[in-house]
Amino acid sequence: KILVTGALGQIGSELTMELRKIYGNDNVVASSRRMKEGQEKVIESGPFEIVEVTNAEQIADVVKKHEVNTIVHLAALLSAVGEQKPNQAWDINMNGLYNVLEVAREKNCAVFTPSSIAAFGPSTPKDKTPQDTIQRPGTMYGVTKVAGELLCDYYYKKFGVDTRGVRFPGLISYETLPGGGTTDYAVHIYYEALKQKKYTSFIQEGTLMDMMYMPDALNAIISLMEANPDKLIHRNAFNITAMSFAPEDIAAEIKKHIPEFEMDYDVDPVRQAIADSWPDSLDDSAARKEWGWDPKYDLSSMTIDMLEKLKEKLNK
Ligand code: VAH
Repeated sequence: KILVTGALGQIGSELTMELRKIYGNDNVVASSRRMKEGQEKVIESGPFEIVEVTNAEQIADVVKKHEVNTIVHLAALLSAVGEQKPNQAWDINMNGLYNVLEVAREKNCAVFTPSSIAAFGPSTPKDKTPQDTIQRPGTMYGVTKVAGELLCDYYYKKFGVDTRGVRFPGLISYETLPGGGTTDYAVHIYYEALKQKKYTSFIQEGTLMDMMYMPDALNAIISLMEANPDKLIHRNAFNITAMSFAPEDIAAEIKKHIPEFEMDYDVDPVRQAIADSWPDSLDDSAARKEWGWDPKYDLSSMTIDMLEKLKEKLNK
């Protein structure tokens, strides 16, 4: 059985439903540190547990109760909120991961946990960032992502825990809003375009960041979890990307569908500094070679789908 932590978050809420579709509702246990409005679908479509990942016993109890053999660990604080609450970010992101890995070691579970482009910093090569390169991030979130990658590789090498992960770029989706990220502008812009026909970007013109549509992100997680371990040279964590764009690019794409859409800028220095420290584009050839990574959505097809699905959701 699979346990998903952070199951009510931007990735977790969709991944839980996708995993239940594939493996059966009762075989996927959703967990979150608290209940959340609007997540009835996840909470009611299969087993749901309240788990605070900083409490190892709670994780162990749920793993035992449901005979879990795979943990998808998504519970974390993201980059921008992590700069507001660095201590909490360390506690949740690092002690949470440590507890998951310790339970996995004791109960013989496999572990999937994502890293991020945030695991790179200002001294990392920005164009076609290599799979193996300098990783000196300047955010607490980035520190926890690099430390997390190293800890997961350690648990694989030292204890044989089957750990795997991907470095996610910004993720764009219409089901659940992201919580406190730097790439969130690329989600909010679609909502605002439909509601106000205008958006004020907190990231400045010309700021390139890797991005991906949620369906491709879910496929990446499932493909890597199911990949033949003999083919894996890397484990924590694979560069993956689907597109790289700046605010003016996504605004222009939206304008093709909503001609009167206008965007202006009110740059947030904190999130701009974070975005400036990240790569402009990733080299994801290792993921393509080792487990067949192959995204389906680009900016144009994502925009068509996002606007269509959000119109239904906002009943526009
Ligand atoms: C964030 N969406 O902005 C997350 C992610 C690469 C970005 O880590 O913090």
